[in-house]
Amino acid sequence: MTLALYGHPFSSYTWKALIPLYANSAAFEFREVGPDHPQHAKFVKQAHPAGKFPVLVDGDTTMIEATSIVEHLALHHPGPAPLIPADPAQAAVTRMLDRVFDNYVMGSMQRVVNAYIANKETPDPEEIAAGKDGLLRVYRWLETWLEANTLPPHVSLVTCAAAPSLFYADWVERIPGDCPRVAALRAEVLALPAVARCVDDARPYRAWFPPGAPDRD
Ligand SMILES: N[C@@H](CCC(=O)N[C@@H](CS)C(=O)NCC(=O)O)C(=O)O
Repeated sequence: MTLALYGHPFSSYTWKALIPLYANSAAFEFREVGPDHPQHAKFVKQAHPAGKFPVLVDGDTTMIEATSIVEHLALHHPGPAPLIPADPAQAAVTRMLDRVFDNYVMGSMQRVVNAYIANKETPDPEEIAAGKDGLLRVYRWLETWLEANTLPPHVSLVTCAAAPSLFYADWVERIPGDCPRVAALRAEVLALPAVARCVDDARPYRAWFPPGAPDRD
């Protein structure tokens, strides 16, 4: 049965679904959502209540929301990457960290990006300050958490959430020097083959990054 993923190579949440597919060498068809494939955008619009991607189609099953897609892949397409720890207590921690990366790293980064999308020349300074402040707060929370705890082994749901969110968040607000564990985590996940593949596939689109992409990574 064909596995198909709708998304875009530059989209952070698409990376979140691509990373487990790559890490477990799953055979799938990538259906790019963009002007060259209006039928893909049309499908996504009807598949997701807000028309967002990624969307995974697995035979008769359609999965939306990146976290749920990772959970689906863990259950139905297992491979060497553990994705969700077998131990229920570790799985609960994994899901907690997934929420932290989505809601506070991705969410704060997106707030700044959205301010530039709304007005590229004069983005709302209050929105930018709020997004950057949110990033500094979550970096410090993560630093404290990492000091006292150990992450589940890669590639887990945490890897899938951390890699795209920390990649783009650091472009918006650099991880400060007093958060060395967070900076090390970003470097560690970007070096994983499944993540490096996403970074490389997204390279041609860097000029699209609304606040402007830095000349690194
Ligand atoms: N909560 C969703 C967020 C997905 C999301 O924000 N996707 C963005 C791309 S990274 C999107 O579809 N943007 C286009 C749109 O909103 O029309 C998830 O976890 O999958």
